[in-house]
Amino acid sequence: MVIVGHSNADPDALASMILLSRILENYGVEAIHVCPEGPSKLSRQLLGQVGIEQRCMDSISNPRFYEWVIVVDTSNPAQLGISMEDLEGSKLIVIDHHYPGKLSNNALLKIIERRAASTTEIVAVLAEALDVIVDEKTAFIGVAGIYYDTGRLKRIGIYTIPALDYLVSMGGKPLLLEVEDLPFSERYARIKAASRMKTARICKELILSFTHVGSFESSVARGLIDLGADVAIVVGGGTPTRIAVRTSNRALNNGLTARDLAKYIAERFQGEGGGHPQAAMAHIKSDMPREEIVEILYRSVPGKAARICVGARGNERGKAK
Ligand SMILES: [Mn+2]
Repeated sequence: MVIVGHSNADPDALASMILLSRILENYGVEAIHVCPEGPSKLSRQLLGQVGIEQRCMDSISNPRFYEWVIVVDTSNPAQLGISMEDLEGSKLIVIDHHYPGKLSNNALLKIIERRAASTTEIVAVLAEALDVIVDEKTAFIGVAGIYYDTGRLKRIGIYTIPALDYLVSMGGKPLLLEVEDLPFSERYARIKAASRMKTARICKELILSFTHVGSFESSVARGLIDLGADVAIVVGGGTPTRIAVRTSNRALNNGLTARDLAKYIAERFQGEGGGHPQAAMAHIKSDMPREEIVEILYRSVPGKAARICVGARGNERGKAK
């Protein structure tokens, strides 16, 4: 049996995998972990802090080898670095809190709860329901997984509190979550990018910010959202050029998703764009200096975003009637 989470496993995917292993061990079943491309930097930091040694294969090259494949925190096979055909012949179980994708269509068994804010909380309530006792380190990782996906409990889901209750009763604490400071180069990139920022205001109360930076574009975009922006668009490095897009909850409530904006930007520059509702990326081929790309985006994106926002508000009014 194999348990696999999405590539670059974040603490939620990682905690789900570890907790799930403990449940299976309870029934005498041993599972192999697969973390495509390895766990994320934060996840590795967390493992070190808690002192758990997690052996994880870095690709699921031949899933047919396994009779059972359990996928956590993932909706599509591309996020595992495989295609659906690779899973033919395996019995698939999906445990997730994202919008169902190809994996769920092909699953033999699925526990998909969109009202959960993390996959970890789903697995934790499962463990509790099955009277599984977990060790303190696992409980710590579980709390961390929930903290990560809920933005330190800012967006809680239907199982967040019961899951935390269970994990804390097993010795888990949120204390170990003090993440190390950002490295100097990343902080410097954020500050430089902020000093070059251009802003626009749409739909009365939504703030759009635009800037450019040589690297760390995703981190910069995240930082701008923390600062109070509703849409952050950061032209970054790489060839093709990476453009990071992030959106706040307020933007989402007004129909603006990072994914749609990234697609729009990609279209304008004949590139490719996609991602999640709140975090997306466009890759564009352009020889223009970053500054000029920012200028073009600054002139075109606010109009597009305002049309989406006004449209979404119109729909709301339509529903209310
Ligand atoms: Mn998750």
